Amino acid sequence: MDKIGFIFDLDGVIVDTAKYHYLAWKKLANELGFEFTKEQNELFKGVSRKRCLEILLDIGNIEATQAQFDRWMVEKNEDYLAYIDQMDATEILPDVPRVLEFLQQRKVPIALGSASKNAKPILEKVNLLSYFDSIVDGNSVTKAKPDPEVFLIAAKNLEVTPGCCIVFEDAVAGIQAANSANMTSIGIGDPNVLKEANYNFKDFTEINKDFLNLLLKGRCPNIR
Ligand code: B16
Ligand code: MG
Repeated sequence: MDKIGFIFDLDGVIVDTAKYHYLAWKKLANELGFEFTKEQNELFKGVSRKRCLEILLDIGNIEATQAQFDRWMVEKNEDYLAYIDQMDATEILPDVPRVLEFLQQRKVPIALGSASKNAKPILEKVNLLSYFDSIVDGNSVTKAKPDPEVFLIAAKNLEVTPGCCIVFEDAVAGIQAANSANMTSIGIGDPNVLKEANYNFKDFTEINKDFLNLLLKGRCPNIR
């Protein structure tokens, strides 16, 4: 049987950085003279920084020159990084370390598969970097989720067949990316939103060792 690997998304799975993305985008929107709501921020989850700015400018009905666009990307990221700088291990979502520890003790390879270009400093800040055998983030991909590229690179780096990978994701596009990579997808969040996932959990407190053992004993390629 082939070996099994696990891939974790970052924002919404390991930490809730969406609230900081929101504050930074809202500040930019306000500076440009319009409101940006928490509901609108939902559209930004799992979406690349560039695409987020395009959506934001659509919301504000603002046309930007390339120079303005580039400047606002930098400005938003600088504000976001100021929030990230304050992060520590208390911001890790419940029971994530328990699951990472369980997998690491069993020598299961673990990768990060995130759209964020700030993934590594965030993992360093919350002291989880050492659990990951590979970090695949917004700096390593050319195509955004729902394209499976990010997860396929992670599988390759872990030397695990895609059909032997299990992905934790909180965004619809991420679940679609995992499914089209022929991986087992686990939705973290609202099951009504993440209905295309193979499994759904509210958060990691609902993921017990029996479930993890079941996955680890699964037939692979193609666990599910
Ligand atoms: P950055 P994930 C995503 O993280 C966020 O959900 C999304 O809101 C953000 O725009 C994207 O990362 C890019 O982040 O500006 O740090 O490069 O869920 O893919 O871990
Ligand atoms: Mg996410």
